[in-house]
Amino acid sequence: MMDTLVILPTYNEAENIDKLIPKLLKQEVDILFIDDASKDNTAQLIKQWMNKSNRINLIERPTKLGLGTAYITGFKWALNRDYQYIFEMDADLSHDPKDIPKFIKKLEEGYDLVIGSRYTRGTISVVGWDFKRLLLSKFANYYAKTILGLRFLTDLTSGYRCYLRAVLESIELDSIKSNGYAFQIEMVYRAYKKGFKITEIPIIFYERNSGSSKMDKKIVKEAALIVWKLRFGK
Ligand SMILES: Nc1nc2c(ncn2[C@@H]2O[C@H](COP(=O)(O)OP(=O)(O)OP(=O)(O)O)[C@@H](O)[C@H]2O)c(=O)[nH]1
Ligand SMILES: [Mg+2]
Repeated sequence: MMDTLVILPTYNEAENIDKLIPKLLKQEVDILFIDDASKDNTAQLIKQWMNKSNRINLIERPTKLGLGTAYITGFKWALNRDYQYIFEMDADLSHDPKDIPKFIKKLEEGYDLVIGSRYTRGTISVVGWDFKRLLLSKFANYYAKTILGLRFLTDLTSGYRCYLRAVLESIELDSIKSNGYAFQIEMVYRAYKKGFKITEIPIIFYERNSGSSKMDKKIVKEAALIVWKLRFGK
């Protein structure tokens, strides 16, 4: 068993799996997929890889239950084992597994949560987004960090990040309210409220070339509301 686990939720990512897994296996990590009954053979493809490597694990859920609950399922699985460093990563090749050691270096320097940011130092490191999508992301981040008092961060919605085990142990996972993008915002805020040390490293985000996006208006609305709930809630 490795010290590090990378959790990847999948919903219809068959076109990306065969490219993604070899890249992940080059890193010193174990891998956990959470698949929500993808209709395109994603789980079958993962199982074929599991015959070749015992570092790959799969949890299959019966229906599409959302990104947030997928991660919570993965976090609990990790905490039941001895993993020290626990990653979130998209399975659509938007996040480059080569960046993994950079996150771990920051954790070794004493940080508790490291976020892969597309927006460090005033730059925008996104490949393949149209202006509308970029504006939405930039605005969502500005809105959330201002309301939540997280101005020292630039990318609260990033789904490429690594938690020290202690962070996930201390957050009451069953009380997480949000499921879409809001989940990422809520997790940072909870970690911040608990006094954990959070930092960012620059990453380049590559918009998916294959498969289809699961982003929709509902997810955006959820994020807009949850920020206020977090700010004024308990
Ligand atoms: N298990 C599970 N995985 C999901 C669900 N929704 C999205 N995912 C996965 O979560 C990751 C991020 O979702 P994406 O569809 O790429 O969302 P996005 O990155 O915001 O949008 P695009 O990159 O534009 O498609 C991908 O690996 C998806 O397959 C879900 O309900 N359940
Ligand atoms: Mg994506």
